[in-house]
Amino acid sequence: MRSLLKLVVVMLMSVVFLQAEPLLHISDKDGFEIKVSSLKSLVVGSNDIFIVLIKDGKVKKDVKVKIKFFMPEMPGMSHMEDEKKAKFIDGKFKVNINFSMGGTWQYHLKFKTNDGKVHKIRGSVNI
Ligand SMILES: [Cu+2]
Repeated sequence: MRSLLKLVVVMLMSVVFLQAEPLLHISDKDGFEIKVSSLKSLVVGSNDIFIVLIKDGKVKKDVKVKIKFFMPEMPGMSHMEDEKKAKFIDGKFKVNINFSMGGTWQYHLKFKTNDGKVHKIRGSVNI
């Protein structure tokens, strides 16, 4: 009985840990290392998302960063999106994104460098 209880507790905890995984996407584009992350797991509602851009080993600050999360139109549900400009705070770009429902959300991250070039990456998250 006791070992069964232990097993149940371990299983429940592993489910909690799986769901509690914060966001961490690392990619490369045009010589930039791009990190999109969150401190907490993403939830329906308000989420702080952080973006770090690294070029030649240095964190870039003089960049305009914008991110759009969207869910395409589905039966009985219109297209949903939240697009924000990021603010540079304490070494990271930060945005607050509102997810209006659970499911898969696509994102487009755009950043514009001093030379006027716009760089873009895509990804998706599951809520
Ligand atoms: Cu939907």
